[in-house]
Formats: sequence, C-alpha cells, structure tokens
Amino acid sequence: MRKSRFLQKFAGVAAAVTMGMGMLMFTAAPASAGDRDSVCEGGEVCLYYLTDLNGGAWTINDSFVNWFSDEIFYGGGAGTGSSIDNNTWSGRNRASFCDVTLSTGTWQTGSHVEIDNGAQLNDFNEYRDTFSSYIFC
Ligand SMILES: [Ca+2]
Ligand SMILES: [Ca+2]
Repeated sequence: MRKSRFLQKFAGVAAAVTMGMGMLMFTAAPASAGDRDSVCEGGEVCLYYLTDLNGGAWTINDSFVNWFSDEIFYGGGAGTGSSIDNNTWSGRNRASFCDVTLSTGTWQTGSHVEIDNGAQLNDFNEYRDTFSSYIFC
C-alpha cells in the first residue's frame, strides 16, 4: 500500500516534469527558429531599411545587441545584404515584455529612442541612419 502510493506520487511528479519540459520546448522552438531573418515574430525586435517597416528587415530575439556593424538586412527588399549599422529608418517592438531602447552609439551610448512594448515607429525621423545598438527594458 505504501509502495503503490509512492509510485502514484512519483508518476504524478514525472508527468508534471514531462509536461513542463514539453511546454518549455514548445515555447522556445518557434522563437529561436526565426532569429536573424526578415519575419517579425513574437519576442523579437525588428528593424527596417525603409520607413513604414518596408525594405530589408532584421529581426532578432536577443535581449541586447551592442554592435550593429556585424548585422545585415534580410528578406530581398531594398537594402538586403547591407549592414544595419547607421542604416535603419523604422522599427517594431514585438519583445512582448518590455520597451526597446535604440542607441546611436555602440554599447547603449549616445542618444536614445524607445519603442514601447508592442509598438512600432514608422519613421525614426532625425534618427534615421543613426542606430548602432539596442537593449530590451
Ligand atoms: Ca524573425
Ligand atoms: Ca551610430
């Protein structure tokens, strides 16, 4: 009797762990699959070569990138293949948990522009072609 109760409890814990791992895999896989491409997915910050989220796109789900010069636009639109450093005109924040701060310098230095959680900026205006790093929150 004691043994079977123990086994029932153990089976319950094992099922809970398995479910937890399943949910973890389910939530992690789609987010990482779409990293560094032109598709703006949930969890990502998305920057564009042209205004109104047009042209080549760069999307990423890292919490910060300190150095844009190694990153390029994707998707086949205008600017595809060129560096995103000092080259973005619009952006969208799908990080879905906090604001994104774009900075004109590397390592979050210089001037800053925030894109609110879930929002987009269709034209960076005077900050066109200036951003070189970003950080979430
Ligand atoms: Ca993506
Ligand atoms: Ca810059």
